[in-house]
Amino acid sequence: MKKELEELNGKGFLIHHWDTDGICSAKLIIERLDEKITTNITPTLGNYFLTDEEFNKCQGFDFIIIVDMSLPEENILTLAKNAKVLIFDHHLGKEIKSVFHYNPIIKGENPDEYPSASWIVNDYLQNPVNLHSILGIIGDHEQKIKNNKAFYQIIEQFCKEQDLTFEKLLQMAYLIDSNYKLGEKENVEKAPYYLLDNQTSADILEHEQWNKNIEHLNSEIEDILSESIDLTQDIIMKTMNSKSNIISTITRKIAWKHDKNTIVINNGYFTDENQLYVRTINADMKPMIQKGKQYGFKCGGKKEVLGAILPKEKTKVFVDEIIDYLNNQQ
Ligand SMILES: [Mn+2]
Repeated sequence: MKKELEELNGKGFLIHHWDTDGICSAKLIIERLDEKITTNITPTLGNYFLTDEEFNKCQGFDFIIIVDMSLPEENILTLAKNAKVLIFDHHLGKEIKSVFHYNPIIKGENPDEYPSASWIVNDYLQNPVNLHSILGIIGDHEQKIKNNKAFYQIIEQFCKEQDLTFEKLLQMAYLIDSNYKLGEKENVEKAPYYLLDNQTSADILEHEQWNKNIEHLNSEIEDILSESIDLTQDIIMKTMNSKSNIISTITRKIAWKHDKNTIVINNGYFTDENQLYVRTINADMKPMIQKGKQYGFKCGGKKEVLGAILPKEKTKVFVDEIIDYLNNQQ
């Protein structure tokens, strides 16, 4: 093991992302540091920063490890006042030089060579390729990893050795992700320990509660998809009210079924904010992502996708602006 982890003494606190990659990365860290990690949390689901209450929970530890999460620099510097901070991540961002920041991507390495935090952590620990290092990749990229020749080869080789299929790996990632999709923060936080105590793929595939979660999510998705949609000026609009984090799935299914630009608003996930998701067939959403950021919304995405969390009272104006933008693209 590299010296940064060997040197750690005392009580450790672990902060991880709520998705499969975050959970698998957490499992790998806990496995290596054993009982030195006494507490693990994921931030409030949907937040990429720590709340005051979460800062309080971080008090009284000798070291804090953060995996698969790019927290704001101010958050990190606050944590670093009272504890040694180590970050293992693969998100874009700025290097924080005053702490141990292990992120090959921000040091200019090729993202295709570091497709997940689980891979980065596993590589740092000098472990052989294993189920959890692979599952983080599958969770973050799903089918798209097939376009990454080198890694798809590693995954296929692993499947061969373990008598697994790519579909089974995908299913495992969906099962692990079902916890955050249902908004169950505590179950997200238990998951790294489940993976640690139950190491086989069957332990994941046959997890009773996670399978029930998927059934529940699938039936909620089916229900929402069976409701009416609103089509004006060749754009589909859909408003939903769900406590589950399924807006990206809903938007993708509607857009691909009708082959039309689709805008979905979920007003049930947050109390004061809406989730907004846009998927286009061809139109480039990047200018609108920039706009959303300028307005101060939490906004991200890629060419055909815009995802945002924005105050309820500002939703309509921004949605109207997106509709105008899309109409001008046609
Ligand atoms: Mn990740």
